[in-house]
Amino acid sequence: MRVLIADDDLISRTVVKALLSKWGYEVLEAGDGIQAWDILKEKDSPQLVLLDWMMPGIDGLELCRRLRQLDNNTYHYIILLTGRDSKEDIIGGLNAGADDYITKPFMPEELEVRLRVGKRILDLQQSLNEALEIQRYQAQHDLLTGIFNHAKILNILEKELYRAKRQNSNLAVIMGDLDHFKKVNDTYGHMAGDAVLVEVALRMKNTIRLYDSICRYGGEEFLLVLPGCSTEEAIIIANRILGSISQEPVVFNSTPIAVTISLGVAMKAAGDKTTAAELVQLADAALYKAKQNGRNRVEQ
Ligand code: GH3
Ligand code: MG
Ligand code: MG
Ligand code: MG
Repeated sequence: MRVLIADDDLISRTVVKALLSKWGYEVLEAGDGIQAWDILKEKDSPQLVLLDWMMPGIDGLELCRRLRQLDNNTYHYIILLTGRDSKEDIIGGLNAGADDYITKPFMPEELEVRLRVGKRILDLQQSLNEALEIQRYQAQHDLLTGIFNHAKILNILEKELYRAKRQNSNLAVIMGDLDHFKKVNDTYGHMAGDAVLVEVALRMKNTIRLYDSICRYGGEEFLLVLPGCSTEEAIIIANRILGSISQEPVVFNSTPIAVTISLGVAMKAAGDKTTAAELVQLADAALYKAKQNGRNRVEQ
């Protein structure tokens, strides 16, 4: 773990540095408040901070205030290490945003345990952040295939519709549904069915453009959002998807499984007032037509 010591007193800094190194911390030093701020405002700055109060340039309290206003997702655990030892000073220091306060001269053991308290808080914060990140990922992705989920694509569609309106551009959507997928499960088992879904999602993803979005809309249904696409362009993309899926069987446990997909295309032309729900419904109707007309095909 990295620690920043900011102190204008070289001797004091050297003593603290020697102790921290002995306890296994990686130490960065700042000889005044300005140097300290230059280090701390960076994104990958040390999160454990030992601040002297009285320093030229920016003092320790002002650094506390600035760090608390800094909004870069990194929590800094600040310990004021200062000769100012009145109750009022301690209250003032904590009020300015410090997490802890140690008065000089200090006992090395005390500094050591207080740093450990700080590290405990930072570790806790780190695991909370990781949990949040996982939760955010799961809220937006389908866990089987790794592509976006239903909720996320509707969110993307709303945003893209808004953008298309502002830029007066087209927007196409494609709804796809695997053909006779129930039969795949019945013939090869549910695990094979899952493997097919994963492979189909991958093939579709490899077929679309960088700024297109794809999601698993439901069981074996997929929805694609294609910004700037006319119906003709969307039909070309849909046919490319169809080819990528039907061309080669999906191999599961050495068994080739033939898969086909039906796709429906719908578009909001520049200037149209079509809503997200209407667009999805149009694509769904086109998909129904593709099923009616024999499957393994694209309709609009
Ligand atoms: P159609 O060509 O008319 O679309 O026929 P279909 O059999 O694909 O359609 P149907 O809606 O009758 O069946 C869909 C099947 O998809 C039934 C369901 O068990 C299967 N399915 C849905 N989600 C999953 C999944 O996550 N894993 C697996 N293995 N199967 C799934
Ligand atoms: Mg000082
Ligand atoms: Mg189906
Ligand atoms: Mg279906």
